[in-house]
Amino acid sequence: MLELYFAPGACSFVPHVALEAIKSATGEDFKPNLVKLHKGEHKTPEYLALNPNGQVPVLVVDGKPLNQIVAICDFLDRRYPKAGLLPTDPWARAQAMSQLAWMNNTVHPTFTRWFRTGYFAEGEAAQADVKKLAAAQFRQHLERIQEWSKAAAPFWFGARPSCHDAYAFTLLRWGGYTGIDPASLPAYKTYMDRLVQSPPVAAALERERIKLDTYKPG
Ligand SMILES: N[C@@H](CCC(=O)N[C@@H](CS)C(=O)NCC(=O)O)C(=O)O
Repeated sequence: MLELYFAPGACSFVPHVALEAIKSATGEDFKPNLVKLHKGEHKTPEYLALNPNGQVPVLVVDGKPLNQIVAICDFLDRRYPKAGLLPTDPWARAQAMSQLAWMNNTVHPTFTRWFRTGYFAEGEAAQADVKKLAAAQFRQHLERIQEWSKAAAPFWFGARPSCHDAYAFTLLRWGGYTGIDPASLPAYKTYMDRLVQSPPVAAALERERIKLDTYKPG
């Protein structure tokens, strides 16, 4: 039995989509467990026993927790190869893991610097500097994803949506909060417009009640 601890709009959307893709390819279902971050549910002793980092996502497999998106995607791909979450050729797979690791260890923490600026600097001026630099770096990262997205046909690894597509969605959606208009990254936006119509992605979006609507002009 698979369970996913997730929070709407958070990076847990990545394994959420992977689990929906597995469900559609194999029929294997999962139990979604909503974690209310604004209520601190990820800091309770029960939750910290699942993930001592106090973060979503957590995948629970037969009662045992697994943390970290990169490890979760690798595990799900090995256990459910029919879902085609990652390439099978060793070199292509290593390249795919390299991209996923970069999204997780570089692009995602750049957004964290913008979103949780208080973790990184004290005082208004210092925080404004951190935010400004983080927003500019985040934009550069999204431009790199846009270049990669030009090969998506229709998705990152072909016909089925994967972890990479879901991370690309999450990062562009977060970009809206930093003032990045998705329309300013037209190839990326077109790819996302295709992605949200894919049934596994649509199911995860509906459960989380999110859309690519975070950018507010002006
Ligand atoms: N490297 C971690 C990142 C997880 C992470 O940053 N989760 C965020 C949501 S996107 C979180 O739970 N934040 C809660 C908090 O900072 O209080 C992973 O891959 O699981």
